[in-house]
Amino acid sequence: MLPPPQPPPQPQGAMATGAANHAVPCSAGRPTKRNQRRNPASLSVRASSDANTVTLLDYGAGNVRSVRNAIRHLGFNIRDVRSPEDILSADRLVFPGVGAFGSAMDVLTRTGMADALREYIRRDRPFLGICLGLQLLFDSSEENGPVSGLGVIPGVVRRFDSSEGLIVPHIGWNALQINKDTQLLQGVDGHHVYFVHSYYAPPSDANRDWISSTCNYGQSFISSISMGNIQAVQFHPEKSGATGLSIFEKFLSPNSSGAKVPSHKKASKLAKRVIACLDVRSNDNGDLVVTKGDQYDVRDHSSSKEVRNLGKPVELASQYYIDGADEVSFLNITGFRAFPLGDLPMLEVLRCASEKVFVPLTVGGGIRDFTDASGRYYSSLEVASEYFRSGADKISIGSDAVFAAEAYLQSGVKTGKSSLEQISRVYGNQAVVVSIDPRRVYVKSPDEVQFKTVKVSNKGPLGEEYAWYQCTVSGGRDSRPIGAYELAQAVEELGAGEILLNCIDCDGQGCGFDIDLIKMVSDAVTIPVIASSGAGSVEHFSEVFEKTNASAALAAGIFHRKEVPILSVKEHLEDAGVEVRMQ
Ligand code: 1PR
Repeated sequence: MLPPPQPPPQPQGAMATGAANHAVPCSAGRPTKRNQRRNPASLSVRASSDANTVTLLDYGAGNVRSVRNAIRHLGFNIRDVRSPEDILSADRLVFPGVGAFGSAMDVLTRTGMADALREYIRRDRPFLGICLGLQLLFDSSEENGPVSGLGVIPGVVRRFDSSEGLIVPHIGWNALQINKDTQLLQGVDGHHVYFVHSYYAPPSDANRDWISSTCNYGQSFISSISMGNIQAVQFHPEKSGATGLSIFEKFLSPNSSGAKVPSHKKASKLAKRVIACLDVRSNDNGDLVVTKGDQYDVRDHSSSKEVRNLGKPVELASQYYIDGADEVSFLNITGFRAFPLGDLPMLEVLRCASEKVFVPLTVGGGIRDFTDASGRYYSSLEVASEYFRSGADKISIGSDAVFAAEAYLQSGVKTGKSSLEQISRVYGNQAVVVSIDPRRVYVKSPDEVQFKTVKVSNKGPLGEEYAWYQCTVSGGRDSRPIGAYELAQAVEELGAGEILLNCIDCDGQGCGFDIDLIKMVSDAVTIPVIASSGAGSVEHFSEVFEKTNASAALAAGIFHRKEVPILSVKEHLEDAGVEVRMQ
C-alpha cells in the first residue's frame, strides 16, 4: 500500500507547511489552484455532469497525490468526496486505499461512507478501487484483526507468509494473468504492473466470479476484480508506467481504447528492478543539480574543485522514466547538513517530478528530528510527511538509521522513538528504505573483529582474505562501530521495508557491484535489497542478479553520462534469462 501521511493531507492542492505556498507550476496546462481547491459553498452541487470530471474518495488517511497526478495527466478534473452524498452522486468513482485496513474501515464507517460505498456498488455505478481499495471490498482482513470489511466480495484478506524466505512486502513489478475479458485490462495480459503490499486477497470458489486477473507471489493472489461496472486492482496503475496509465484511461473514459500498450514477451513473475539514482545537491552557485561522485567525492578533480554538474533533476528523472527505469531515487546528499524542509527547491523538484514520472519515486537525505534557528522542533515524521506530500512514494533514511540501529543493538530495546520506527509505524514499512553507506575494511582473520566478515573474492592490499563492511554517516564522512550485516538485520527489525545497499569503495568506479557485500546482506534479511554502486556495464547487472539475492540494481554515473542506456541493461538481462519489465 502507498503511504498514509501524518497529519492527514489537506484537500487537493493544499499543503501542510509553509513550504508548499512557494510552489510554482511545473508545467503549462496544469489545473489552476481555482480548479483544484473547491469552494465549500459549491459542495451542494452534487452531480458531476462534466464528462471530464472524476470523483475521488480520499478519506483523509492517505496520501493520494500520485493518483491525482495520474488523473490530471490524463486530462481529467477531480472532484473530492466530502460527504456520503458525494459518493452516491458520482458519475465515476476512484477509491485509492491507503494505510491500514482497520483504520480505513473505522473512518469509512464513522463518516457514513462505508454505507454509501456499499450502496454505490449495489447500484453498479462505475467504480475503481486501488490496492487497499480492492481489499476493503472483501469480508474481512487479518491485518491487525480480524477486521470486517465492506463485505461485497467473499473472502478474508491475508498476510504473505515470510517464514519460508518469501520477501515481504511484495514490492515491485509483477506479471498479470488475465482470467476474464474486461475492457479495463485489454492488452495488458502478461504485462508487469507495480505492486507494493504485505496483504493479499486469495482466490477461492466463493469469489471466482469476481476475479479478472491473478498474480503469483509465493502463491496465487487476486490482482484485480471486475463485475459489471465495479473494478478494483491490487496493483498501482498510477505507478505502473504506460501500462498503468492505459488501464486508468480505460476506466476514466470507457469509450477510449486507452494509450497503446506496447507488446512484448509475456511476463510471468516478479521482475528484477533497474533503478536510476540522482544524487542531488546545490552547486557553488546555489543551483540544485544532479551530481555524481567517485567514492562519494563529488567535486571535480581539476583546479576549480567545483561540484560536478550532470544535469537538472526533473529533466533527468523524466528522461529515465521514459527510458524505462522501474523506479527513480533522489538522494539529497547534503541533507544531513541543512534542514530539508528549508530546502524548498528540493521539495519543488519532487513535486514537479511526480507530475511526470509514473513509476515509484524515492527520496532521501536529512530525515531526522530537527530544531530550526528559531527553536521550532520538527520531528523526522514531519520531514518525511512533507516528502510524501511533495510526491515521494518511499523515503530513504541514511545516517539516522545507523544511530537507531546502534542504540537498538546496544540496549536490545525498541524504543519506538527512532525516525525509522515512527515513520514505518505511520506509513507502513513498505514506504521506508534504509540507505547504507559502508566502506570495506580488510582483516586477516574473522576473529579480528566483532562484526560479520566475508571471505573476499579479491584479496586486500596486504593479502588479507577477509573483510567487514563498516557503516558510515554524513555521506561517508564519519565511520561508525557497526557493520553492514548487523545494521541490515537491526533495521529490518526496527521496521525498514527495503535496503539500499551502497558501497563507498565501488561508488563511481564502474568496476561492478560489490558482490561479496551484496550477497552477505541480501542473504541476511527477508526484505528486498537494492544493489548499488559500481555499475559500469550491462554485464554487471546480470552478475549481481545471478550471484546474489538482490531484488533491484541501482546505477547513477553510467546513466547520467549516457554510457549505457537503461534499455540496453534490460535487453541484456532479458537475454540472460533474468525477468525484467519491458515497456
Ligand atoms: O544520511 O539520511 O542524510 O542520507 C543521505 C543520503 O545521501 C544517503 O542515502 C547517502 O547514501 C547519500 N549520499 C551522501 N553523500 C553522498 C555522496 O555521494 N557524497 N550519495 C551520497 C550516495 C551513492 C549512490 C550512488 C551509487 C551509484 N551516492 O546513491 O548513486 O553509488 O553510483 P554509480 O552507479 O555511479 O556507481 P542521510
